[in-house]
Amino acid sequence: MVSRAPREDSGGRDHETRSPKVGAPKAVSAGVAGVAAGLSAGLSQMGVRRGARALLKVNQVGGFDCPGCAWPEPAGAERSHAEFCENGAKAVAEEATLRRVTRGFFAAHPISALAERTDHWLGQQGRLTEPMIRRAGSDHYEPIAWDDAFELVADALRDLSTPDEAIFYTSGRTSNEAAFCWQLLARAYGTNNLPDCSNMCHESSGVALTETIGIGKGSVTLDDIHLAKLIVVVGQNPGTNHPRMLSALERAKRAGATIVAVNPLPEAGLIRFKNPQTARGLIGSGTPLADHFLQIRVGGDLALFAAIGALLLEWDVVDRAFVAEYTQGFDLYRDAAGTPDWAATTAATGLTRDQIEKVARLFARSPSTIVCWAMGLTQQRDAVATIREIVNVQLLRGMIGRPGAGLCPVRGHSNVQGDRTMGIVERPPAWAGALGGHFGFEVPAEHGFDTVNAIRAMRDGRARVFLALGGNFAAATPDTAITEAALRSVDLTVHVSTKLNRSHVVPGAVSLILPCLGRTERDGDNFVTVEDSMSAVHASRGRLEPASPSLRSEMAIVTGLARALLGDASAPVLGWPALPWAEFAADYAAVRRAIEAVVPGFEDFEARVAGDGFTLPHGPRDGRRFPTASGKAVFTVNRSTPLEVPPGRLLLQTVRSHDQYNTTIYGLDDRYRGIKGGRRVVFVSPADLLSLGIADGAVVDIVSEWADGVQRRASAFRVVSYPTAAGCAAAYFPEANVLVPLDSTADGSNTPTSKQIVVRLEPVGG
Ligand SMILES: Nc1nc2c(c(=O)[nH]1)N[C@H]1C(S)=C(S)[C@@H](COP(=O)(O)OP(=O)(O)OC[C@H]3O[C@@H](n4cnc5c(=O)[nH]c(N)nc54)[C@H](O)[C@@H]3O)O[C@H]1N2
Ligand SMILES: Nc1nc2c(c(=O)[nH]1)N[C@H]1C(S)=C(S)[C@@H](COP(=O)(O)OP(=O)(O)OC[C@H]3O[C@@H](n4cnc5c(=O)[nH]c(N)nc54)[C@H](O)[C@@H]3O)O[C@H]1N2
Ligand code: SF4
Ligand SMILES: [Mo]
Repeated sequence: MVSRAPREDSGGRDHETRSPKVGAPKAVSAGVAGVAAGLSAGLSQMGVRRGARALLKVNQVGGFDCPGCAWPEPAGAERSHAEFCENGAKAVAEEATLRRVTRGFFAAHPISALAERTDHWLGQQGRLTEPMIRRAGSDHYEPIAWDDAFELVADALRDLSTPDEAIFYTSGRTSNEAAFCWQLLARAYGTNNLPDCSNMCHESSGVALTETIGIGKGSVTLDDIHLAKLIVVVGQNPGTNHPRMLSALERAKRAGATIVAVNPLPEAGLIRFKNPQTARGLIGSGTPLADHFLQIRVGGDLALFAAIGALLLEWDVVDRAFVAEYTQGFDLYRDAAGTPDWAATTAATGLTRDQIEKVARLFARSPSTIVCWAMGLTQQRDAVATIREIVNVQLLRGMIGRPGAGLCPVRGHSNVQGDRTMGIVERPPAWAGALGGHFGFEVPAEHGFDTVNAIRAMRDGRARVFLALGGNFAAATPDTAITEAALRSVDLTVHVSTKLNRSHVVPGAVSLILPCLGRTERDGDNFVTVEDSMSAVHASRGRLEPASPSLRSEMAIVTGLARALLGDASAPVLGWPALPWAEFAADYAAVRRAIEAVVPGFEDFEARVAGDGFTLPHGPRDGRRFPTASGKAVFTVNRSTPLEVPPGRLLLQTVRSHDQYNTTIYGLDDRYRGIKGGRRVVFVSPADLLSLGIADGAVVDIVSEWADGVQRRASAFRVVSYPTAAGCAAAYFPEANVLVPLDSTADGSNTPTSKQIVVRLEPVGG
């Protein structure tokens, strides 16, 4: 038994977790200094030649897709030579590092000791180099041969009483080809247990959009962004998380677009706000992009868009022809909308009536409007209803299937949208019949576990084997204590990874680390494909020498596991479907032919993905064809019942710093928010600090309060007085994940509400 203090109480133990330096937040982002910061970070870890070589290939035709975010590249001719941003450079550097985690490292560091380290330290140790196993009862990982590892997994899966005791998790960096094979493996074996990072990310968008417009993807292209006259950016921090989106916004603005930001935080790059303390440290010399900033309360967006819709109705600026021809449910929506209840609306949003009317006027006048959003909406309790309400507003004005207009959920991981297209989803995909028909087996019909249900199943002993194709399940998921105990309780955990992370040090009875090639690395003669946030599919070809000769590609690992478990078309095993795993592993074009045969929209895949790639069909975008049951876009009626926040409590949201990629911590600074050298900070407005009687700079425990009565505690956070919306607070993910109750999820999408947690602050040693 390993006994250790819970990591959330590590506030005083590690120099990384204490005493950040706090300066003034920045108003303007990106620019030359930003890219220079990324380059110096990159070059120091990659070596100068390897670094330059890697960065020149990011997002170039014939190069590799940036492993950062899912923001699209401009068409080939418009690409500059440096088609990457500071944070893209950091993502490449993190992968192309010269540091290595060897068998000697694992011999020197017991797992129990690694578990005490921060996520930052774990990631900084470098690239994994060979397959490792933690045998039952051992406190060390030791080397294992690839084939022995595959056999061990196959044996464990065969021993389960039902395939539904296995979980096949996926993170969104996985290529289309590997994702397609992964879901094929899970389903041929007999389960739809395919949770993915999307369950914690844009699931709410997928649910809301599928219900209303019939397809769970955004309806705009990059050109639409350039053409739009009104762009509303809601619950998103592009300066950090989608930096090149700022260039697209800038271009739109130069062409006359008005930009509105809706956010509890005045995020750099989007908003300039006057800070009396400083003109110090402005980055670049850009102008603020947003013309209007609505500093909304956390969770207030449903009330905001309901009010905007009601005003558009009142002002009679409805696109009647569009509504009549392409939509259903308008009358119900109109009757329910009524006139805004201003007392309730201003309380929920923290905005004034005047502010809301001003923005509603922009909607009323704009000939082409795009609404963009990300995690600020999707990780709220009312996420699905809020996004449906945005759809209502866009439908009222006919803003779908028109140039420069539409709905734009901005995706996170570079191929998270592609993975979903490839069938990484815990339900049978729409094309399950074609999949089964093509490969000659019956696709299981039952719904499987999403991420939250996978944790519950492990906790309750209903799942015994956990496999992950990428990601960092232990750190990315909510309710850290419950999730870690759940992972430790299973028979076998298997992680296909590039870098050491928290999940490796929270092992099941037996645990495997299977190290794989990253996006930047050469994979024989093969290339893979990915899909960006705007449904554009293109090739990605790694160029760098692999970090270790013992690494295998994700494709080699997935097909290797599959062959060990199910046999192969050339050597079938009685009782299992005979699938061509060896052929797939040898030539990824064979996988693309299978995708073409099974997944709609991939006709002539191999030829079309050459060069610049192609954009997948999208009925509403391409021709106002709505693949809903009625063939029309659907107006919905959504009720808003704001979350009760008792006196003395705040609504905590968890955000990314500028120096992290999800659970991968690049560094301890958050330049744009003025934080240096630490991550255990909680941002609170000066007014709230005053009324709570807590001083700027005080050290507090954050305690979350939830219906189950359990008090979840994150210890020793430094309070930072910050211009966030009143009644709200912010802290970093994943340090604050311990506060998110497993059962606190968005209605309709089961996404953890990691942006809406009721907390109190308890001064330490006060
Ligand atoms: N460099 C870098 N790039 C990334 C990532 C990364 O970690 N680092 N992660 C990738 C992934 S997987 C994703 S999903 C995306 C995430 O991209 P974002 O969604 O931009 O990421 P978050 O940091 O979660 O920021 C959420 C934003 O929503 C705001 N917000 C919070 N609550 C509310 C609310 O109630 N209403 C409104 N209107 N706003 C609110 C927050 O203040 C913050 O600005 O980025 C991707 N790109
Ligand atoms: N509190 C809170 N929790 C959140 C969020 C939040 O905003 N707040 N955001 C949620 C969101 S939006 C998301 S998307 C999830 C992210 O959840 P995940 O996708 O599970 O987590 P990541 O941190 O992106 O995964 C990083 C790990 O992926 C592995 N990796 C990197 N590149 C590759 C590769 O090419 N192949 C393979 N096989 N492995 C690779 C590395 O080992 C690295 O340690 O977290 C969610 N959790
Ligand atoms: S915007 Fe996203 S995809 Fe583009 S270079 Fe930056 S991190 Fe990479
Ligand atoms: Mo995400």
